[in-house]
Amino acid sequence: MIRKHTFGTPFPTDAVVLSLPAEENPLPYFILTRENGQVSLTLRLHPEEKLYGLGEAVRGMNKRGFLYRSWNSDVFNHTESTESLYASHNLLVFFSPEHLFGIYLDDPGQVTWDLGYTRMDTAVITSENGDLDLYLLEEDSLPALARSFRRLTGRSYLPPRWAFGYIQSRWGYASEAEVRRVAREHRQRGIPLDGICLDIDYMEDFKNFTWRKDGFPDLKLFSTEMKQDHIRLIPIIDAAIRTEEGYAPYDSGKAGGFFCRREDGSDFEAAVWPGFCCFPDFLREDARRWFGDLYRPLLEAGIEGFWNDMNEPALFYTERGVREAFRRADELRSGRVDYEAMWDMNHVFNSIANNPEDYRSFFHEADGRKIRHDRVHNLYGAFMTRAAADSFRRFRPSGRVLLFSRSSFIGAHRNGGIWQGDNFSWWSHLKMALQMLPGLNLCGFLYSGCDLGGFGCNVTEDLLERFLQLGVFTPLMRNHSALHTRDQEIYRFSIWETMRDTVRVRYALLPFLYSEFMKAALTDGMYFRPLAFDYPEDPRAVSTEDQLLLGESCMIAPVLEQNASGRYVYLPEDMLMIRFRSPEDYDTVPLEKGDHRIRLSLGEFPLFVRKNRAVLLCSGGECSESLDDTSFTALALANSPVVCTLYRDDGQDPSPVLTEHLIRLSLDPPAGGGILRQHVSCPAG
Ligand code: MIG
Repeated sequence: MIRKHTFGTPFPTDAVVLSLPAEENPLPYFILTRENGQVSLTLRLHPEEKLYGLGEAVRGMNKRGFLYRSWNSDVFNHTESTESLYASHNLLVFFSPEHLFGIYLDDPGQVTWDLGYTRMDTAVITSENGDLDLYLLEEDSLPALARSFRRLTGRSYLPPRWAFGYIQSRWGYASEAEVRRVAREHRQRGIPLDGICLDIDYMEDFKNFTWRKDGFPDLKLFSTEMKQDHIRLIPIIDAAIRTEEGYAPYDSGKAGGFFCRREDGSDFEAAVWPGFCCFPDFLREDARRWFGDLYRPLLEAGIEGFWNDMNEPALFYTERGVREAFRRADELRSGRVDYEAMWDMNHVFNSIANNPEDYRSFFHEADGRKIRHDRVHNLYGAFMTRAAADSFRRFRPSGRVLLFSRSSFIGAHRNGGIWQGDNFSWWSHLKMALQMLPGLNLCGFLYSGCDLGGFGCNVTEDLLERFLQLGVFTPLMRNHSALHTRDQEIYRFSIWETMRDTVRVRYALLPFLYSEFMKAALTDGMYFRPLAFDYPEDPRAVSTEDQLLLGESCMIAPVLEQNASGRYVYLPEDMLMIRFRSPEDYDTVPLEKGDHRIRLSLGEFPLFVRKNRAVLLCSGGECSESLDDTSFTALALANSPVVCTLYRDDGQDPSPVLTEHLIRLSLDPPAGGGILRQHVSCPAG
């Protein structure tokens, strides 16, 4: 059951698709306080209370024990103590012997989530705007809550099937020749590959929707040739448009009046990569249409995938911020330089970027209403995504386009995927990536993944291999790294063959993983779940923080530590462990419910299959389009008939009907029960 409570005058965020009348009755569970225009909800947590949700956020799957702040931020340097990441997903689920409900705050401004931070036994959730719709969801299980939230907010985005292939990315590929070399190295060494991302280096002076002529003379020809080799180019698009007369996107944006404005009506400007820029007012329908149209030439050149960046929006500096900093420095020059003055000046200089005052200094015009940016800040990236997705629906109505964004809000999950932003080549960020996935799924973002290997700083060989072992299972499997960091393409490393075999396992699993993804998306389910969702009565399962359920049949438990020779795994029921080294070389080990120490040398990683359910392995290939999805090896631990359903489609249909694509397989257990290993054929159409 879903109930809506309205406070003040909420802004239409486009997050919710279900229209409900507002409740008259008081809100249950919470003590409500209103102070200085803010709305706070307070609740005493049960000692056993677990809190799930908040999507993109640091720390564990259970969010209890920290303070989070919904405020989309470009936080290249995030750590365990970072309160805000690139996205805001205001859904939180309460799960304890006393509670089983979720709340969603449909509020695009700043929201703080003090979840047992100030007081261990208390949650206080505060909306700064005080204008919001609050949805209360009550169902009888955690998976039912997840479905109910999707019913409220709409179906998850469907990427094309090729987007489940391996994608190589790096900030710095500046020419066709360089990109071709990356492709060639993968193909020659048998490292499967389906896509290469183009970062801002492909643009002319970092200007959106331009193409540098020296590096990329003929985009259409280039993308066509790459596609013949089954490799898609995936260019980046940033949010801002450089202020430059004669640059077509600026001229048309200016002519249409599509940019965000200052109080005095002039266009707001801030510097990002191209220098001073204007910021499209994505909250306006006409501005979205204008911006969306700018993708058209790229689509016509054969581009089928994009990533949208810098859409928090990130602001490097404004004239105001820089002047203010210089003023402070000048003051210091004439005064006494003690340590306090010095730190103060440091602080001023360090807060030039993404400064709150700048976010308060410009306005949107939505539904004819002028609204200050900070009150709707968290919508910016989501509405940029919507501009792009609407454009794809206009110009490529019969196919799916890959789209993943950095910033997002609930609602954007209908239009695209997201990546987890700029992580580091740290073991702790590998763990964080895993722990973030179920929260993202709960919020509807099924197509996601982190920068494998880590974006910032230098990766080591073992860390990249362990990242890839997680990436085998994430829908977005992309290796990405920052300019000036150690080269991170697989072929750069001494153990590249081990890494290659890990990616090859992804391709052997790809039709199966795609099937699990599509079933989850089309039934409003979750592809990744905390163990608590399926084993709520099992206290060990409920407190497991470093393993995930995947789809209907599987569980993953990646190695997350440096120099580990294996790890402990908790099995909530009897399972079959498949310990992979390559698609051809793996062990199958039946294991009983309980704790196990699993030996996993660097090139090995496990997949656990739940009893009487199956995994389907195909023979693999070098690109998603060459995979044979008519012939599989089914693996299971069975003592009764195993029924599994394979979802298969053309990978392009924008609105497939689930039942038209399901193939039902029924496999008999071996006599007396045990490991089932059977060839299955599913003839095409
Ligand atoms: O300020 O385009 O998160 O993936 O490589 C950095 C350059 C801008 C941030 C993205 C990252 C991308 C980088 N971008």
